[in-house]
Amino acid sequence: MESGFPRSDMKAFREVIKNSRHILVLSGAGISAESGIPTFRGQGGFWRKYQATDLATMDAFERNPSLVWEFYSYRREVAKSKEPNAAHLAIAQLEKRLEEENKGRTVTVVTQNIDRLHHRAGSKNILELHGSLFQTRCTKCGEIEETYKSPICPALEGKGAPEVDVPDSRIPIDSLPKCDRCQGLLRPHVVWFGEDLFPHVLTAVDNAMEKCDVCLVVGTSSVVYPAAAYAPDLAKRGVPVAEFNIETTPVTGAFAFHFCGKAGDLLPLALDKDDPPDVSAS
Ligand code: BJW
Ligand code: ZN
Repeated sequence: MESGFPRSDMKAFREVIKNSRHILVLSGAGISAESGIPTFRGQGGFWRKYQATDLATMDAFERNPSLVWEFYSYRREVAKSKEPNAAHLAIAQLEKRLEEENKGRTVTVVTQNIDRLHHRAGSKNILELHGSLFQTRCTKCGEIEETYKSPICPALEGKGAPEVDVPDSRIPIDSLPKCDRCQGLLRPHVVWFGEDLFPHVLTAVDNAMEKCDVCLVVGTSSVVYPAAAYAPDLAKRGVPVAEFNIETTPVTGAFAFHFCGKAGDLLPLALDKDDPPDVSAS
């Protein structure tokens, strides 16, 4: 690990990528910001009068499942209406290029996002740390299902508007999304605060971390664990880590590289095959 502030030398980072075999990309809400999907913290982090993170809890769901379903129903519709941006595409194209090269080099995307934009950009090797907007889990029998239905159930038709003065719809539990198998109440198959991450995903992340020889941390505030610890742990092991963010984060100082700017501008520069005319500029 280097001492002092990380470097922002794109040419040097492109060399690291060229010489790498297994590339790990850790992404957060900031990578989807340019697609028009709100981030959690900062200005975009409100839905109605609620901080988004306050609705991402089991407590909130138990207290008012209708409100939490309105919030997730809204976010499903937003995600469906947006497109992957240049950052998602640069990562997906790199994976495709390395696959075609057929030399055993890999790209693994470990994303905290639940919006499926990496999938829609064409990435294949994706680990969804916090679940997916497009999967549900039965609170009674545990069945997990994938659904892109719009709306997810008739009672959520036209609900979920984000404006601060929109009243809570107070949809009765019986009219919220229900399990086909046992009629139990469904919940979004996502990881809320205080909940354990999915064991099979954690195992796959461990394996990807073990083998990776370079890491890109893109658009995450790095304050939510366990994800926040991954890149600093890699840096401690001597893996070159590059952070791409419009600001610094609590872990910036641990990394070899920091590139300040929008992911959609920076990732094509960092990952594209052909050298841009001048990559020596930071
Ligand atoms: C751009 C940009 C552009 C903008 N280009 N950049 C150890 C220490 C302390 C606490 C804990 C700990 N271990 C566990 C905890 C408790 C807790 C936790 O971490 N709390 C902290 C807040 C202190 N963690 C958990 O509870 C986790 N469970 C767990 O660990 O279980 C075991 C356990 C439990 C309890 C105690 C101990 C152990 C579960 C965490 C689940 C997080 N869930 C959410 C919701 C998911 C579903 C949903 O989406 O609704 O995940 S919360 C929310 O935060 C969401 C996100 O994935 C996550 C991270 O946010 P992210 O992606 O970083 O977004 P932002 O908005 O924060 O940042 C955006 C960034 O982008 C910013 O930096 C911008 O600058 C940047 N940006 N535009 C580039 N164009
Ligand atoms: Zn069920």
